[in-house]
Amino acid sequence: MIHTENETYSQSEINSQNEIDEINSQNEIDEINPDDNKSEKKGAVSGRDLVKRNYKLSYFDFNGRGELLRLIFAVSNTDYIDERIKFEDWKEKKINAPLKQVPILKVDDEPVLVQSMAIARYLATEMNLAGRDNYEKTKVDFVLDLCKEFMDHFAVYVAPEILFPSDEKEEIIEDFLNKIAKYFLQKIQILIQKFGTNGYAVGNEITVADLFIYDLVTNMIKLDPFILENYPNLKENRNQVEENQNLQSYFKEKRKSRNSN
Ligand SMILES: N[C@@H](CCC(=O)N[C@@H](CS)C(=O)NCC(=O)O)C(=O)O
Repeated sequence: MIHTENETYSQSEINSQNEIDEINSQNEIDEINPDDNKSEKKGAVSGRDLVKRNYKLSYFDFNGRGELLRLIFAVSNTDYIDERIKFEDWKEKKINAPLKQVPILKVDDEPVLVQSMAIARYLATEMNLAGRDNYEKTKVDFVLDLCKEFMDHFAVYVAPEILFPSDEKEEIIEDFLNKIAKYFLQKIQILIQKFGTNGYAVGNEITVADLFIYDLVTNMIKLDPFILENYPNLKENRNQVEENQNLQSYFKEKRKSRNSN
């Protein structure tokens, strides 16, 4: 049985009944396609966790719901296989995807992990990015839950217009920025003011909360380059995240590979 968090989300993102039937009849959770390494790139050099694991992240070749996970690997300088699935290959790969969706994370020989937020929390715990104690972890969760809600709205209203623009693209984006983005950015800023110090979202060091905010704000800046003018705490948070050396290397590589395409 698949549970969704809200109606809108379930209508636009959950697969058709046929696919759900397929999921139910599929007994074995398997990785997407272990032999296909064509579009894979290697991540950073070494992991921060003591146990060296083999990670393979499968997602499309855009930020979407995969970028937060890539940022976690990047900031923790963890080696992983970054499989970028091409749209034309998705139909075939989808057959073996447990919920017929990505992102999917394969860790060693374990059954694959699905659902971007579950994967983010798993990785954040592994990489010590989830908050120092239970109280701090809960604060990180406040931020992640809020950001996830924001991301769901972005995925429903804006992402389809970016990938497959309609005639209403401009109005949809303007409406999104004026209403939904404003609503969430204000709330995220309040959480930063309450829980963080020195520009961090929670506590006094980088956590997965900072990374999710960074990812979402990046999406917003692409829609409106001046969007942070009204959010000084979000601006400070972004500057703090950009100070991170591992992330700087990641962004540099990302810019390079974008320019080489
Ligand atoms: N709740 C899921 C949503 C996953 C999802 O919507 N994935 C989309 C890409 S962002 C997907 O796989 N779309 C392809 C399809 O449904 O065929 C998560 O957070 O991982």
